[in-house]
Amino acid sequence: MPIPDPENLALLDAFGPHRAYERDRAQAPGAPADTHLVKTHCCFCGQQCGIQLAVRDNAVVGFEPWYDFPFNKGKLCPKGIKRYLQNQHPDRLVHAYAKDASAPEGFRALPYAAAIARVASEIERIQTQHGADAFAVLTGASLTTEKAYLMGKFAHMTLRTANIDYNGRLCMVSAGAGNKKAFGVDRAANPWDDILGAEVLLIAGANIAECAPITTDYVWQARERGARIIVVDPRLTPLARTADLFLPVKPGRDVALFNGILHLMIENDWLDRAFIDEHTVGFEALAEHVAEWTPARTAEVTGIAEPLIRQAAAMWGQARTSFLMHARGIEHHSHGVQNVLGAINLVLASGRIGREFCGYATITGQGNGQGGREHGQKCDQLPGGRDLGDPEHRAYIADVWGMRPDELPQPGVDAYEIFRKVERDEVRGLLSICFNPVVSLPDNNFIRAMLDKLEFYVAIDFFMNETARYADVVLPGSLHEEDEGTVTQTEGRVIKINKAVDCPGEARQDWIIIQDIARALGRERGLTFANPEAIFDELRVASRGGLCDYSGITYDKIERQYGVFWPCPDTDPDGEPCPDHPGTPRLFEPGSWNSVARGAGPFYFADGKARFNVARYAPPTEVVDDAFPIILTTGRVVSQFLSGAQTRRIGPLVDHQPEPRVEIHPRLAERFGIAHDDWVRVSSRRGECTLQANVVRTIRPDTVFIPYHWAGRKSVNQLTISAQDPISKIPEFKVCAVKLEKATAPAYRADLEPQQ
Ligand SMILES: Nc1nc2c(c(=O)[nH]1)N[C@H]1C(S)=C(S)[C@@H](COP(=O)(O)OP(=O)(O)OC[C@H]3O[C@@H](n4cnc5c(=O)[nH]c(N)nc54)[C@H](O)[C@@H]3O)O[C@H]1N2
Ligand SMILES: Nc1nc2c(c(=O)[nH]1)N[C@H]1C(S)=C(S)[C@@H](COP(=O)(O)OP(=O)(O)OC[C@H]3O[C@@H](n4cnc5c(=O)[nH]c(N)nc54)[C@H](O)[C@@H]3O)O[C@H]1N2
Ligand code: SF4
Ligand SMILES: [Mo]
Repeated sequence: MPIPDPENLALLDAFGPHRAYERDRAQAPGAPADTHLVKTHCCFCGQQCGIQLAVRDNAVVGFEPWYDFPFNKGKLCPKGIKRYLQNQHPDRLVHAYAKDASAPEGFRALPYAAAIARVASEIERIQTQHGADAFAVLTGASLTTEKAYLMGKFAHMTLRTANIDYNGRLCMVSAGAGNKKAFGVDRAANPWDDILGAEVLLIAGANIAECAPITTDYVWQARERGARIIVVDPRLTPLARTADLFLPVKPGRDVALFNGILHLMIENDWLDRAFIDEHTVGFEALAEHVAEWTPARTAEVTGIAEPLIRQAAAMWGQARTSFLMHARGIEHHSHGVQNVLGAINLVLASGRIGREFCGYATITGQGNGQGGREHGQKCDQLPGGRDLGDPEHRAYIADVWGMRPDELPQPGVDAYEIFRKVERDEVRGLLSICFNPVVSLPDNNFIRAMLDKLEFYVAIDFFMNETARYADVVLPGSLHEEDEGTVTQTEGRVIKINKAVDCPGEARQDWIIIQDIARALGRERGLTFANPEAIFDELRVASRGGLCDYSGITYDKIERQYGVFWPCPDTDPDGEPCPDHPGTPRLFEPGSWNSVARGAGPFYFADGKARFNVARYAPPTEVVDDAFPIILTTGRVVSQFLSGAQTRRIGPLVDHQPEPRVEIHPRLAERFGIAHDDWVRVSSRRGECTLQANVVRTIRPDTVFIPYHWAGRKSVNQLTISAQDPISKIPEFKVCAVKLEKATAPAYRADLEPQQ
């Protein structure tokens, strides 16, 4: 099979709209009777919509809505509707490949067993010559929780390397760190049904209509019941267009806004004093800090007019019920954790959490954005949300894994730092699974150079993504529909992915590949699971008593209840078995599992109280100047997903928005003589790319926006900055400084030569 070129649009024609429509209605009246339906979930975002895949002859040929699944009740977004087209795709890897400069495509197929043997011998060589930590592992939160657990065990127990981290480092870590500081735990505080009766919804840095499409429906239902909506975003997003109040914040300044709103809440006594006294600590220090955030200063820093700030404070401050949601817009910053803490302070000061229609959540991103950050594939983590640096936690997991605690590595470094370690020769070998760093990491020219420098790199994927093209060996992993396992969706509900079809050719389920590598290394102890359920059963034990307690969750319970919210322990506080524990939809309810277990309040600290944290404002790492006078912010469009490795291969989704464009306000465009559709060169201190202009009134005139789903010369991550939050280590994807120039169509567009 030829190695598919991701930029070869001709391939996409095969899966163009016409054929797609023919296949959509596989289960319609008149469809062949040998088609059966498999209830599972969409493979893309953290909403994890229920869907039924239509299967015929071991191929996914279409879908039907799954009306009974309570979260989305049959609804799907454009990506969910077309997700079935990735099955049977001509680009699907069905062999292992080895790099071979003499082969026409740069790779040659090799037998699976030979590929595994090569990977094992290179791991052995590098670890023997340079130490265990010289081999690093990068993983992803699109993996099931079973696979995430297995990857942590593979790195920490089998390879004994400290250097494992995951792509959630680019996604959920600011939210996670902020939530742990404030609540002691990191999960949506409420199920989405609590959105429905909220009087005020505050949505900050979340393009809900495009990125959490099913949540839009909850927001609309709330509005039908009279909810008022406040949106904070530098762009007038589709949802913001329908909002009651839109605050067009200057990128990177949200914490100033939150501090300014709290200042007004204090001034007007729009506080829940009883809640603050009984359930929190730290309010006085915070109140002192926000005293300086007068409306005038807040307006100056945030670029939002003072009356709007006052209106927001009045709406939020006086509501009786509310729900605050945020996503990457406030989190992708070098002070992302401070932004999150600022948002949580508003919730705690209002006392509106842990009750019906009083909620807070960070919207998760990847399919398993929640479960993927709980069970040990983060550089400082062990299963159950335990800490790799904590002696008690190490002892517990070492016992489950049958090893000595001192044999476990100490915490390693974040995903970006792993590449800096390559530069310093501290990491020489890399295994990646479910991650496409060439497209998704900031300042990706550096990443390309580091991939070139590695002595050995193996990628496990079902498509030859842009990073895998740098690999010495590529192993053909499994598509979502080719395996079973659990994921935890945005509300904290653990759900079950069901297998619809077998892996084609020499492709294998990811967990089998990992176990095969361990066996070839002669280190298979602890990695001999027979199936995903066996992995899950061990994970239940490993998570028991941890923050993310899954011990009472079984595959069977998930199916019966349409998902189970963790924590769901299998033993009650008196030590009695509680096999029927239903799980915990609302995390901080008085009388909830945690407060009963601790005999204290509902928050996850010894005293049961939540923490106010002083949230400090600092400007973004790179501010505009004469040379680079415009702010660049980046994000998503509805029809594409992440690095685009999957969705750029689905014709109807490509048709929806074939190319990235620069969103630019007419006033700014005019300054540079740029008209709609004109080519614009956008350059930063790190790189440049030339794209067409999308002149729109829906963005601040000092900011341009580029979606990041494209590769090579269309990748906005050539421009972004690798500055990171000091606590969470999330990159500052949402702010850097650029300049704009009117340009002509770049030459590569004319001949469509391969990228990268
Ligand atoms: N269609 C689609 N859906 C997706 C994904 C996808 O790739 N495509 N990815 C999934 C994943 S992994 C994730 S993480 C989520 C991300 O979901 P979101 O965070 O909602 O998406 P983004 O587009 O990254 O950013 C959201 C908004 O932040 C705004 N923003 C930029 N800078 C700032 C700022 O400084 N302050 C504020 N308040 N807002 C700012 C942008 O204008 C944008 O509208 O989406 C998930 N869903
Ligand atoms: N400029 C800019 N950059 C960003 C962002 C931004 O807003 N702006 N957002 C960031 C965010 S929030 C995220 S989450 C990251 C995401 O960045 P990445 O995680 O790098 O993006 P993905 O496209 O998910 O890449 C995952 C790869 O895993 C493969 N894959 C998916 N599922 C499986 C599986 O089950 N098994 C195996 N073996 N492979 C699988 C896919 O084919 C794909 O090649 O990007 C980040 N980068
Ligand atoms: S991409 Fe997200 S919102 Fe769209 S169908 Fe899939 S899970 Fe649902
Ligand atoms: Mo993400």
